[in-house]
Amino acid sequence: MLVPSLLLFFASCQNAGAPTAPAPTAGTGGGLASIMAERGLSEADVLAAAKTYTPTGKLDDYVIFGSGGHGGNIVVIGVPSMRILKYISVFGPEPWQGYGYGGLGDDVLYEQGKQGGKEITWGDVHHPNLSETGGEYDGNFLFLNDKANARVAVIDLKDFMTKQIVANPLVMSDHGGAFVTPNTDYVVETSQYAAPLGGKFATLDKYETEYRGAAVFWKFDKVKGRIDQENSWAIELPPYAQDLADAGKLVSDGYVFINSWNSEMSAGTEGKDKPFTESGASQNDMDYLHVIDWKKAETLVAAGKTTTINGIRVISLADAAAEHVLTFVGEPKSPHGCDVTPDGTAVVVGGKLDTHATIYDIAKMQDLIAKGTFTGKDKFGVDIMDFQASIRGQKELGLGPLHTVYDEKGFAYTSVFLDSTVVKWNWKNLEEPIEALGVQYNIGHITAAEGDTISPDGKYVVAMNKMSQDRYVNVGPLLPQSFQLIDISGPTMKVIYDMPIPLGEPHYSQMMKADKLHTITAYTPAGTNPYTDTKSEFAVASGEEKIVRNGKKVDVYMSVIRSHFTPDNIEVNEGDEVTLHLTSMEQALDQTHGFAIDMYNVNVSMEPGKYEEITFVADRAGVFPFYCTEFCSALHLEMMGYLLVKPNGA
Ligand code: K7E
Ligand code: CUA
Repeated sequence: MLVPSLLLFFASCQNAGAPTAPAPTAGTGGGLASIMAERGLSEADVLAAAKTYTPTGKLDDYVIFGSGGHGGNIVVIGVPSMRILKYISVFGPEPWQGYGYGGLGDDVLYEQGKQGGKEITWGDVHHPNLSETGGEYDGNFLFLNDKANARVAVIDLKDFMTKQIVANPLVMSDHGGAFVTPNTDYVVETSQYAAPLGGKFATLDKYETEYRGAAVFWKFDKVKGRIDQENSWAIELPPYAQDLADAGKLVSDGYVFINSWNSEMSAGTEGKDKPFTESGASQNDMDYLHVIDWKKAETLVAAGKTTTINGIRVISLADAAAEHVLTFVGEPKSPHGCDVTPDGTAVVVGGKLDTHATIYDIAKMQDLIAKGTFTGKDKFGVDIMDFQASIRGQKELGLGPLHTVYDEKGFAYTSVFLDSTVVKWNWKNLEEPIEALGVQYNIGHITAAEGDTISPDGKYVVAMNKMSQDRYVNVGPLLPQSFQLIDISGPTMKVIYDMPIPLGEPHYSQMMKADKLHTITAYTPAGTNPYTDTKSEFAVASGEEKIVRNGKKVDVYMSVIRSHFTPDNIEVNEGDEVTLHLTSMEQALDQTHGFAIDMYNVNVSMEPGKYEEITFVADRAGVFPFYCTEFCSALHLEMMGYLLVKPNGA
C-alpha cells in the first residue's frame, strides 16, 4: 500500500510545485516534498525507495546467496531491501558462528579443508549454487567452490552451516564450480589454471605434455546431505584454462558445457623469451567450448574405463575424446560466461575481448556429434564441430560481454564489463533491439530471481560490480565492491538500490524465493550434534552434569541455559587434555548463548539445543574466566565461570 499512497502524495507535491513547495515543518521530519527538496531526491529516487524500503516487521521476498570472494564466505542478502541477513563462514574461521575456534566445526575447516596436508584458512569463492530438484531450487543445500585451493563446500540450508569441505585431489586451481546438475546428482567442479594432475611436478616446458585440466563430478548424497567421494569421478581435460561451466537441463539434461580461454597453451614467459599469459593466451581467434556428455561418462566409469589418481577415478583425455564424452566447438575471443537458457535448448557464451554473445544451439551440436560431422581434431584428438553449424546466432551487446541470466518473458540480461552495462536482449528473437543500462562500474556477474532454474521469475536482477568509485563515502584506497538492484518488471530497466559489499570480491550469487527455505529455529531434541543431525551420546540431561577424570584426561559434561553453565567452575592440572561436552538446554527461538574461554582461543556458538564439543590441552597454568558471548538475558554478564589450571608441582 506504500506505493500508491506515496504516488498520491507525490502527485500532490507536483501540483504544489515541488520541490520548492513550502515545507510543513523544517528538517527531515517534514512532509515528503520538503524531504525531497532537502535531500535532492527525484521522483525516480522516491519510487526506488518505495520499491525497496521494507518496513519494520516485513520480510523480503527473495534471498541472495552471494559469493564473498576472498572472504571465503557467503553473504546472505534479502531482496528487495538489500539488507544483509547473514554471513555464512565456509573456508575461513569466524568467531560469532564459533567456526574454527575449538568447536566441532574445526574438523570441517581445518581437517577436511586441508590440501596436500597443508592447513588452509581462506578461500577465494566464486560460484555459489543452490541444490535443485527437477531444475528448480529446492532450498535444501548450497555449494561453493574455492578457486585458490580447489575445494568445494556443502552448506546445509536447514541451519545455514558449512557441513563439509571436499579437497580436490587432482587439480591445483578450480573455477567452474560449484555447478549442479538439475537433480543435484552431481556437483561439478572444473579446473582453471592447468598443472600436472594429482599435485605432481613438471617444468613449464612440459606444459603441453604434462599439464592438464579436469572436470570433477562430485556425487551428492541427498539423504546424507554430503558429497560421496567414493562414488565421484573425473574427466581429464587439455590444459586450456577451463573457465565457467553450466549443466544442461530439460532437453539438454546429461550435458555440461565449459568455456575455456587458453587454446594457445600459453604458460607465461616460462622464464624465457615468451609473452605474458595475458597476450600469450589471446592469440587465437577461437578457443574451445567443451561439450561434455556426462551420462556417457557415467557408463565409462561403470565399465571401469578409468585410472585412479590420488584416490579418484579419472576418464583419460584419450578415452573422453574417442568416446565423444568430450567434444569441442570454437568460441570467439577470450570467452567468459557459459549460461544455459531456461528451456535447455541453448547455451550463451560471452567474450571478454569480443562484442558479441554467441548462442549455441544444443540440438544442432547433438546432431553433429551423433552424425560424426566434425571439421577436425585438436592436438589431443578431441573432435571439433563447425562453429557456424553449431550456433543459433550471435548478438552484438557491447564491449566485453561476460555472464547472462534470464527472465520469465524470454529476455536475457548480460553483464558487459568494459562498457559497464547490463544489456537486455531477446534470446529467441535476435532481431529485436537491445536495451543497455549503465551500472557503476565494471560489472562482473549478474544474478536474476530464480535465474538458473527452468522457470525464472523476472522482477529483479542484481549487477555485481567490481568497482565503486564515487558511489560511497571514501573509506580509503581499498574500495568496496557494489551490488546494484535492478527492477526489470517494467518496460525499461531501472537501478533501484546501491549496496556496498565490503568484504572480499563477490563473483556469482543466486537469488531464490524466500519461501523455499525451510530453516530450523532450534536443534531438537536438546543435545543435537549439527554435524550428525542426531542427539549426541555425550549430551547431558539437566541434573546429570559431571566432571570425569581418567588419568590426564578430563571430560566435562556441561549444560548451558539462561543464565548459567553447570558446572561453572572447572579445576584441572597443567598438561591435562580437557574435553568440554556442551549441551544447550534451550529450545526457544533466538535463545542463543556463546562459550568462550579467555586466553585459550576458544569460542563456540550455542544455538538453542545445540551440542558442542571442545578439546584442548590445558598447557597454560592460571585462572581463566569463561563466559557467555551472546547478550542473552539481563543476567548475561553473570553467565560465567572459571577454568582453574593448577601449575605443575603446585
Ligand atoms: Cu568473477 Cu564467475 Cu570467477 Cu566472471 S568469474 S566475473
Ligand atoms: Cu548466555 Cu549470555
